[in-house]
Amino acid sequence: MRILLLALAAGAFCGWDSLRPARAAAQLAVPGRAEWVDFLGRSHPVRHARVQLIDEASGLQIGPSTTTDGAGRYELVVPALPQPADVWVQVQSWSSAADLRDATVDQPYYLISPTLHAAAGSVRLPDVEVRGRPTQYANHAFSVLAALEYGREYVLQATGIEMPRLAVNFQAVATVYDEHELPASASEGAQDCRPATVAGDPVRRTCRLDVVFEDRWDWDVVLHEYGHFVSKAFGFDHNPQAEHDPGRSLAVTLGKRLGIEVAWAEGWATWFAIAAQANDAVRGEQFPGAGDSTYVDTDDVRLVLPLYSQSEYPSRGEDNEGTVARVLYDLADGADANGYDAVAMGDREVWTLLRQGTQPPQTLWAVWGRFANRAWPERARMARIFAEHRAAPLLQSPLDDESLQGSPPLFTWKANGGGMPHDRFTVEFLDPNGVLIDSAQVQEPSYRPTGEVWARIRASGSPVYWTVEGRNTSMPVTGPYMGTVHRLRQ
Ligand SMILES: [Ca+2]
Ligand SMILES: [Ca+2]
Ligand SMILES: [Ca+2]
Ligand SMILES: [Zn+2]
Repeated sequence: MRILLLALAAGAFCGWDSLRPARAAAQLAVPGRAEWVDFLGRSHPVRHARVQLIDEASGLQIGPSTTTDGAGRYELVVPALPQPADVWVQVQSWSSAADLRDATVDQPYYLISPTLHAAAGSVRLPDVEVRGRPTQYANHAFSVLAALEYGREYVLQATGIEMPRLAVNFQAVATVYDEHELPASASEGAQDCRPATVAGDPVRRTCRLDVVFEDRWDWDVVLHEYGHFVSKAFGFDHNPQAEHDPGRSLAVTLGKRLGIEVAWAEGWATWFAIAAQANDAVRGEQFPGAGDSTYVDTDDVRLVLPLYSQSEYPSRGEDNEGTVARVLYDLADGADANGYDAVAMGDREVWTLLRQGTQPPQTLWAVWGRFANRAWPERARMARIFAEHRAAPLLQSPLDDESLQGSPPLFTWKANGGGMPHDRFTVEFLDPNGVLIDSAQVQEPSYRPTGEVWARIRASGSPVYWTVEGRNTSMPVTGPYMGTVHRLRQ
């Protein structure tokens, strides 16, 4: 009884103190920064990757993991050590974007800090840098991981959708993205390629990206492959696979259907690779070749495909991956003061365009179809891009704004289309409100109106314009694509 009274008295004496929560167990903070190093020796942050504290003597992890932030900074907080210990910090190639593994041992790569000595009960260690070396395989893995992380962030920014973490094998024998149907017995928790928020393909799949050593510095290539992962997740293609390169008209080498599907899937992935890097964060890294408008593969393959120009691999039409990549690029990027591109949709609007409706586009033709209901002056702005890249007819004569008198002139145009060019055309005469007169369908890229039609055109009180709609009748039929537009001066 006496003891209890004393205890109560003591409690009363320091009553305010006893209301505080129990004091937290002692903790040790280990702050620092993680970096990989490029082939020029320049440092880059390891972003959003897993960080662990390792006990040197046992090799075991101490306390919970943490994650680096967007600048590569981390702060591990673990229970304070009861005994002095030598420890190091380990950063793994396991991030929000990817579980990137060493193909030979099926384990993540890791970078480690120098050994640190932690005194018993110490609460904070000095900042420690975890840094790769240019010749170290693990360091190369973090270049690949960096590209993938930008891919994931781009999708999130453009769509609000978080991609699932992708399984990646680095130092595989080929760079290839592949997916397989998940067995029906697979649990909900099984790794699935598709974000649950994306409607469409109900088949659940498991997926993996293999990357060869020779692509370690090729962010364009890594993000092209990540683009295949994203494209399939959103239903923009159903995994058409065939030999391809941007110098080819794929309808000729693969047949029309597979040709236009492969051109779309490959061109889309290339556009994705470039679009995912068109931001200040990537450009701020000053990593060679990153954040520009040219797709480049180095080392194992020498490929340079500019999207802003046609200086290499000129665009060839709807069955050409260069055309697909450049059309998407021109739709999304700013407007050019000169030339064909007066469109500046921005990436978000392009994504919205691709995602609207229940059937995502799986060819360039399907993308053109998304503009079909717009008023013709707006369609005409889009059509100039499709014509510049040879998917849509390009008007030749009469020239834009050419003065016309007397007898009906001969109207001519470049058919374009692709390796299988457009083979049916309709000439349309337009006033600002819509179509005045359609010609009968013609099979040659030229047309001379009858005297009667020409008289009706000349009698119109409004400014008159003309364009040509082109289609290719090989199966599956594609078109009509609207061509460029010229004004007739009277
Ligand atoms: Ca390469
Ligand atoms: Ca590039
Ligand atoms: Ca543009
Ligand atoms: Zn590809």
